[in-house]
Amino acid sequence: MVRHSPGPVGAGGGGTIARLSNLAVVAQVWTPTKSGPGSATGALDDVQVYDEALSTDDVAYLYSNPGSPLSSVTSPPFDEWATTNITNIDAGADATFDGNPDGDPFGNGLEWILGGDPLGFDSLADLLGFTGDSTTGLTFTFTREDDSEGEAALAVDFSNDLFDTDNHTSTVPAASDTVGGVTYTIEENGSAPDDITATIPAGNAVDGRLFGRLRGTQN
Ligand SMILES: [Ca+2]
Ligand SMILES: [Ca+2]
Ligand SMILES: [Ca+2]
Ligand SMILES: [Ca+2]
Repeated sequence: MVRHSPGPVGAGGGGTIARLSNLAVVAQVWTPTKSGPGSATGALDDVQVYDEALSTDDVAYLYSNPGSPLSSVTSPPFDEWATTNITNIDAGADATFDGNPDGDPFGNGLEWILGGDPLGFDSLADLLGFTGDSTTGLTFTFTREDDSEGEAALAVDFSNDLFDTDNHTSTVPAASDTVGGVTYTIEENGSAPDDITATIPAGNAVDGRLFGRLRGTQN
């Protein structure tokens, strides 16, 4: 957006939002003539116009790369996915990360990460494989969308009292590892979704009880 003020450019005053068709390319540097509260130090020498709102990441990029325009303005991965897979299909549906318009066991965030359909019922077994018991350990198998790794965290929680007082949380790592007592085997599969196996060892069971769950949170 470009703000045009009649007269000298400076602090205060009225002005109008210029129509893009009324703008001409100019080479100009504006240097503030006042200092103190309400004024800036430096020169305004880089004006860029975009036809949609910039994200925090976009602004950070522009700040770090003076004079370099964004090659394309992109939304965060979840917002893009939610627009394409929820809002553009059903504008009234809850498209938030924790929303669950199809009423299945998975909120939108987990549908995105695990590859579900946010507007179609997925059973637990559709997106989350589960084997084992308290004597062999519990094993989950699932997939993970690569785009989600920078914006959301997956966690495996386990407990021996149905998440009453004995709660343990393990964040799913980027690559195969053991984290917080849970062993992960992760196949990256290039840019295709990762194949992940998470095993909660039987040694975590107490009196034959071991419960586990998978949880997604937006960073
Ligand atoms: Ca859902
Ligand atoms: Ca679903
Ligand atoms: Ca990955
Ligand atoms: Ca991958």
